[in-house]
This record gives sequence, structure tokens and C-alpha cells, in this order.
Amino acid sequence: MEKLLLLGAEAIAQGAIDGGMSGIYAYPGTPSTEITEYVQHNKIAVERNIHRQWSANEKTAMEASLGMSYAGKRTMVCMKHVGLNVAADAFINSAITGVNGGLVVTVADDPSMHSSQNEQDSRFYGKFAMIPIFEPANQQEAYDMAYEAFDLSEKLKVPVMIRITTRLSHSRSGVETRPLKTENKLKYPEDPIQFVLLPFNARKRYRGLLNIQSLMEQQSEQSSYNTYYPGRNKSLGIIACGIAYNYLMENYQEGKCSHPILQIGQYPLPFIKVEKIVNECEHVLVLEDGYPFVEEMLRGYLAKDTKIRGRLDGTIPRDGELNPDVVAKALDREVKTGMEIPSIVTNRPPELCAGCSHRDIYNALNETMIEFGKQKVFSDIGCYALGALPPWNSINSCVDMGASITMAKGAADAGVHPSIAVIGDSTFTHSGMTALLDCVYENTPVTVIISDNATTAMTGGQASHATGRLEEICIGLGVKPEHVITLTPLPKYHDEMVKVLREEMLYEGISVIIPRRECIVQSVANSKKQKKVIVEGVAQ
Ligand SMILES: Cc1ncc(C[n+]2csc(CCOP(=O)(O)OP(=O)(O)O)c2C)c(N)n1
Ligand code: SF4
Repeated sequence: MEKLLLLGAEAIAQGAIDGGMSGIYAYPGTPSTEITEYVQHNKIAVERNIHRQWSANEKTAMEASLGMSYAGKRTMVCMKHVGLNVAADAFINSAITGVNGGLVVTVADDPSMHSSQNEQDSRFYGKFAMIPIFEPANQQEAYDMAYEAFDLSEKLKVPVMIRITTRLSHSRSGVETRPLKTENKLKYPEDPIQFVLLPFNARKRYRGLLNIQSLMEQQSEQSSYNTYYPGRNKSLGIIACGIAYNYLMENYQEGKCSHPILQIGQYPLPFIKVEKIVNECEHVLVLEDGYPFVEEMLRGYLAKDTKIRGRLDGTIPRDGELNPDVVAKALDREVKTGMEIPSIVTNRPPELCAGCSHRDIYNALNETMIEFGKQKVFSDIGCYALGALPPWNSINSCVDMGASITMAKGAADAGVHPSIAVIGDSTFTHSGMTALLDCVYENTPVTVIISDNATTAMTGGQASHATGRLEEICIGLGVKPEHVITLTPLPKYHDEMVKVLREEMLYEGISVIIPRRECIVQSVANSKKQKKVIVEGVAQ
């Protein structure tokens, strides 16, 4: 056992490795990416050959993880909160199939939308699937929960969710590790039709899931992560979930909080402990990072219970992440915010890097669109989404991964012409391929620009499944080879790019234009790596 300084994300990865995990599956997404990256570089993971490659998207990751569980091994699947929307079909059904080897679904939520399109709270998904959820308050708990979640999953024979938020994922703390467990051996499910969700079996399995709900509640009631701390000042009781407990205690550094506190780290909610604090105190403040998940349950549908305070009655702002100051305000305590930002400091909106290939394609696109008119460009999620901002103002949508091509299709069906999609290489293989197939199926006239920078740049430069195979994929999906055109996005080829874009926009069918140039940041990082290898080679 040793003490390590780890990010919350890394603590989960280390806990999973030490807990006997045989494979991790994930698609990158902030703030969850570092979990898989840690496993990719971990010595034991390399020695054990733990599966640690990226998946094409969150659904394929979830299903591969379920397959590994089917084979009796311990496995984790990780994603950001919106990734769980992509994986939802497999995720919800995995609760019905149940597991063989322990399966842990780690989801990192992003309240305040630091790098996301929404701030949805994954605890609702856990409840919807009717599985246990762990929610750590700090990095040590993140480690311990990942370590123990496989046991709980194998004991209850269902997946277990670990839900974290950005601040926990991206902050460091000392973590004590526990003994390394051996991996499970390959073992088929005892029931050969456990994973067959045909109605006759699905009904049986669903009833089984319902039947173990009371066992899950019992586990929560006994869990050391759900702790009741007595306090003499019962004018207010505090229920603090996950990292909110940390924020609460930051307000009581001088000593003990005089109010009774119920710390929640495991769901379903421990009913007896919740009932105790609610009955005992005049008012109850619910602190939770994300949606008013617990608060809503306590207030009930008619929200008549004025005893309960939190986001729904305005004690805490309805949106945005929690922090020690927000908690201090809710408790009427002194707010120790730092200095005001001086007025001389101006906002610096994010921008495409100097030399980025997306810049060149937007310059060409903007010039082409002078002839065709405005509001016809549907974009996607990736660095190129910054094309929505000045000086480009090139795109008119950015909704969810893959939506560019499908939205362009719908608009084309409605009569928009030319209808243009801008998508990145990684996003294309994540969820753009089936969208393109829809266009091929109906020969919908869309112009698809796959801006290929050979990486998943927005999340830090992970490998892209599309690298080296984009043309083949598009032709394989049925796009005519003469309308799959590769360009080099550089200022010196500007006129050529405009010419090709114009021709393809006039074409009444599907065309795919692939501007290809490596992400400049990734290219610098790669050349530094190469230099290092050469220097190390010389030193040897
Ligand atoms: C469902 C979902 N999963 C993951 C993410 C995180 N994410 C945002 S953009 C992106 C991929 C970007 O790669 P690419 O399309 O190649 O564009 P680039 O950033 O390289 O320009 C990812 C993984 C997300 N927003 N939504
Ligand atoms: S990281 Fe790469 S893709 Fe993203 S803006 Fe910078 S150069 Fe462009």
C-alpha cells in the first residue's frame, strides 16, 4: 500500500486497477477523459495487459464492457454525462440483463457547463436503471468506491454507477491505496439465457431487478458512505451529497458543525437515516451538485413540504455548480470570496489556434457562401464549433455529436439547398456515419465537410478511429467516389478550396469534402515526442 497524489479521475482509475479490473472502455469527454488515460499509462495495467483502447463512442464502449462482464471479468466503462445519453439503450438494458463479472459505469457530470452543452445529472439515469450509485465526496472515496464497486456489482449482479462532477475529477489529493486484487478468470454466466432480453426472459429478469431493490436499500442503509453526524442545533439539518459534503466542511474549518449532518455517498437513499434527520430537525437543507435530485424526492410531487430547502425554494441557485461560497450563503455564514476581478481584465473567448486547419476551411466556406446565402451550415461538436464565433460566424448549429449531417439532411428535406454539414473526423466515426447512410439511402443532396485533423483535438488529442480510413468509409457507405474529395486546408490553396466547395454545393446529390491537415497542437506535441525518442536513443 502506498500514498499517491491523484486527480479524482485518476483515483477512480487506480481504484479500478487495484480492484481487479480487466478492461476499461470509453470515448473521451471532459471531465472523464483522464480516467482512461491514466489506465493507458499505468505500469500494472500495461503488465496485466488490461484492455485500455478508446472505443468509437459511448454506446460501443458500454456494450463492449457488458461483453467483458458476460465473460466473467471485471470491467469499467467511462464517459461524460452527455455520453450516457448515447450509451443509454445499452446502459438501461444492462440493468435488466444483470452482470456476470463486476461492471462499473463511471459518469462525470459537468455542472456549470465548463465544457458541455448541458448540465444534466446522471443520478437520474442511475435511478431510472434502478441500480446502486456511488457519489464520492473526495479523491480517497473515489478510489475506495471504484475498488469496492466491483464487489457490490458481483454481489447484487447488476452494474454499479459511480457519479462524479468536474471539480472532483480535476482536483488532486492524497490517496491511500489498497492491496492489488487478482483478475477474475474467464467464466460464462451460469444461466445461458441471462443476457437474452426476449420478452419471455426480459419480464422475468425485470421482476428480478425489482425484487432486489430492497436489498440495494439495505446496502445503502448500512453503507459507511452514508453517515449520520449528530449535532445539537436542530433548527436545521443538512443532507450533503457527494462533493457537497466537502464544500460544507470547508465552511467549518475551525471546528465541528453544530447542525446534524447526513452525508450521502451511496444511493438508493438510505430511507431510515433520511427519515431520522427530517423528523429531528425544523428545516432540512439539501446540498447537492447538479439537479435537485434528492430535494425533489423529499419534497414530493406537490412540493408542499416547506421544511426542505435547496435549489427548488431558491436557498441555492437553481443552476450552476455548487462551491463553498454558495454553501456559505445558504447557511448564512460569512462568504470568503477572493478579490474582485479588476475591470482592466477583459474576457478572452476561446479561439481556434493560429495555424489551425479549421480556420482555412472556414475562410473558404465563408467566401463560397456569399453566393449561396446565410444560415445553411450545420456544425457539430469539436474544436471547429468555435466557427460559431467571430471572426468566422460560419455555422448555425451545434447540438450533439453527429447532429450536423442529420440536421443538414432534415433541412435539405425541407428544401434548404445547399445544405451543408461540418463535422470532425472523430465525431464522424462517433455518430456521423449512420447519418451519412441516411443521406445515401434517400440520395439527399447534402454537402458534408469532414474536417480531418487526424485526432480528437477538443478533448486533448486522443487517437481518432477515422485516421487513414475516411475515404474508404464514405465510399463504403455509398457516396460516389468522384464526390469524395480530399483537400489540403492551407491559405495557399484557398481559391482551389472555394472552387471545389462551389462545385459540390451545386451538385444535386451527396458529396463529402475532406480537408485534411494535422491539428497544429498535436503536430507540435508529436514532433516533441519524436525528438525525445531520438535524444533518448542517442543517450542509450
Ligand atoms: C456524446 C459526447 N461525447 C463526448 C463529447 C466530448 N467531445 C466533444 S467534441 C469531441 C470530439 C472532437 O473530435 P473531432 O470531431 O475530431 O474534432 P476536433 O476537436 O479534433 O476538431 C468530443 C470527444 C461530447 N461533447 N459528447
Ligand atoms: S487544438 Fe488543434 S484542432 Fe483545436 S483549435 Fe487548436 S489547432 Fe485547431
